[in-house]
Amino acid sequence: MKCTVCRGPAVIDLRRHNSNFCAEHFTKFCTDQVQRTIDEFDMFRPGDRLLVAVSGGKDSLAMWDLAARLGYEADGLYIGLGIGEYSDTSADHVRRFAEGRGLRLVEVDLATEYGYDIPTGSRAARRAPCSACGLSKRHVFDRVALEGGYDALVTGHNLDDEAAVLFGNVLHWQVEYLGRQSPVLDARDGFPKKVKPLVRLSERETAAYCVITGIDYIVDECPMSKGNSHLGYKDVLNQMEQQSPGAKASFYFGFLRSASERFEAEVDEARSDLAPCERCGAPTTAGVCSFCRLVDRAGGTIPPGGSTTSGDPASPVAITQPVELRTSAS
Ligand code: Q46
Ligand code: ZN
Ligand code: ZN
Repeated sequence: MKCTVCRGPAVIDLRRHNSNFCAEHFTKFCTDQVQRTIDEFDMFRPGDRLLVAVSGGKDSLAMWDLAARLGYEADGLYIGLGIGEYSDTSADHVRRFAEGRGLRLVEVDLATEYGYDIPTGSRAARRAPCSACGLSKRHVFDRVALEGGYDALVTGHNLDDEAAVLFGNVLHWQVEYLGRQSPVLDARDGFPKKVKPLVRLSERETAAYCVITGIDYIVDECPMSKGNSHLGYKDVLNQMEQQSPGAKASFYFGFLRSASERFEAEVDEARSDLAPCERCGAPTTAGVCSFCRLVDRAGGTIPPGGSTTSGDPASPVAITQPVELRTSAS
């Protein structure tokens, strides 16, 4: 197997691109795909300050690495979820990554800051772990991005993730979610700008990128992911991809091109009655947001001072809550 670019020995074949690459040209392929996505969707520009949500897994660390490699100013945000050994190990991977590259890492520990962790909190609140976890992460991502005055919150969702979410949303005709399927959501209504520059890379490609560039990521899956319906959707899509290389990309990008606009009205309608949460100030359609209700039921506390999320998302705001800052650059 030879590299399509230089004819040297190839280390990976990409059937949907009808190409094989050596290590050097595969790395270039990944950086080109990500830069193309950033430009095409106008995600961010040189000089913007980025906050990359990192879990210690392959996708988020690849994302942080690619953002830094492409010359963007990117800090990392790690949330301590309290999922036993998995969380301890993932935190180690993130810290080592940041220290090794001199990148700035912001850490928020749910137990320290809000008085609950995902296993006990989800049980007490009678929510599925991934539902309590997703809600908690979204709240903290938004808060730190706004309070830190970042221009965009960057996540490492890859093509497989986005195709699986789209598949689930189509299967259940979740029209409001279909309107939010774009890899870029502009800042509005008290939410920060959110972008997903990895949507042109598959899960296999982000894993290969990490191996080839020497990124030491946590290989173990989160022990609470069992039963997550997205894993089933990924299996179905992988079978289709096997039969027909490029099926996932055509499903996802075809939707963005031909159908996503048709669902935007549903999102506008859902956002029309957003108001600041009475407890934390985050935008909500209820008086008290679902995050604050989760924290209450989990027996935790909302730190005093609420949140600045009701302010102008474009203006930098001081971090008013006890966010631990680790910076290995200084
Ligand atoms: S960390 Fe949290 Fe994931 Fe674990 S509990 Fe579910 S959502 S699977 S990305
Ligand atoms: Zn090559
Ligand atoms: Zn709230």
